[in-house]
Amino acid sequence: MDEIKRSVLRSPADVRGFADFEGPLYYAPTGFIDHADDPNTLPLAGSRRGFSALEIIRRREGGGAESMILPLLALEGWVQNSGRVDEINAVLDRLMAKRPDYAGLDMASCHVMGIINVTPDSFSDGGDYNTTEQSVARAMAMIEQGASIIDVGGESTRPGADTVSEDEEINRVVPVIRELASKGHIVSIDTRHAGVMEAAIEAGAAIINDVTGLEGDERSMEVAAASGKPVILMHMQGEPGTMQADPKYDCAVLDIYDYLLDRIESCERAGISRDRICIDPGIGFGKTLSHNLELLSRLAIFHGLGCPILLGTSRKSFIGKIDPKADPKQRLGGSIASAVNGWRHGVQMIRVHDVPETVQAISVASSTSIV
Ligand code: 9MG
Repeated sequence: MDEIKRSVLRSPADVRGFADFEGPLYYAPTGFIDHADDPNTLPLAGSRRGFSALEIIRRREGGGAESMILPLLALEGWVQNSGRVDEINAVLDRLMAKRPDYAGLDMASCHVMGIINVTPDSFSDGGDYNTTEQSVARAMAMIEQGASIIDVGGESTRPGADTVSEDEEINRVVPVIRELASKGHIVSIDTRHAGVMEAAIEAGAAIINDVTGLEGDERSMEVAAASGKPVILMHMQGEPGTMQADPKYDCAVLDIYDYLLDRIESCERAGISRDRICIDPGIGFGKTLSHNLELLSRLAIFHGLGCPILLGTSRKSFIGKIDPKADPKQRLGGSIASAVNGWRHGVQMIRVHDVPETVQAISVASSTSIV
């Protein structure tokens, strides 16, 4: 049992049970509503997204966790009983504070990152855009359609994908990055190899996006620190080839929270300050359907780490598990639904194949939510 079970609260004693708990507690904002001047709502990371309750979560012995939802109105009384006044104040500060600009982008808004895979075997756009000219043209169209960042990758991390040498990866991505960066666009390099990071940065990449959280190559941390560039630290359990075999967690959401906190602290020790770090729970990377859904329903917990959050769900296989008829190119509906869910949780960046559809969905969701 590695899920978070919501407790049924029948009496004040049940609520006190959480207050008396002596181990670590985790705090996931919930009850989302646009933050205006409503005193019962607090802003998520300085954005217009707000939360009106906290889900308070504690681990269970033997695996899994249990939680209690506390409306903000009832929080003050509970905090006094729990003796965790300083802890909750610090958590609320981190949940609410506006993040500094990241790669020059305002983090009070939700940005769309367009995916350009310069690989012959990419799982969802394989073969369609695998030359430099086609990749640049496709990226330019994405920028026109509202993408703020273009994520360029030359190695597929899909299970079963062919491996590629570092030189080949560099040959694929560098011409695309050079061309886009020379036009002033913000490009992230999607790689787990330090040599590719160096070549991409030299070509003008502004962000390092590493699915191994800078752990995949022993030089990555040093290269990222020396580059002075912002990084995206993603969580992955295992290796791309085998990660979906039998992923296991004590509690996926809390284990991934602890992992990302640990990686942030390692980065800080290496000289990468928190304002250069974006975190990503890594949907689909060593996770079952239920792990992915638990993460998607508690994304806002990651604001407690004090960094911008990136979400990548576009065309992923968890959508195909919910709708088995849908092959990757038929997963637009699920991709949009999960992107809008990310926006509701206040994530600052969403990595997608379908840029205009996602931009439109987020614009409509923003325009129709309660002010
Ligand atoms: C490269 N890549 C594929 N999926 C991804 C995801 O969900 N997040 C990040 N940061 N990179 C990804």
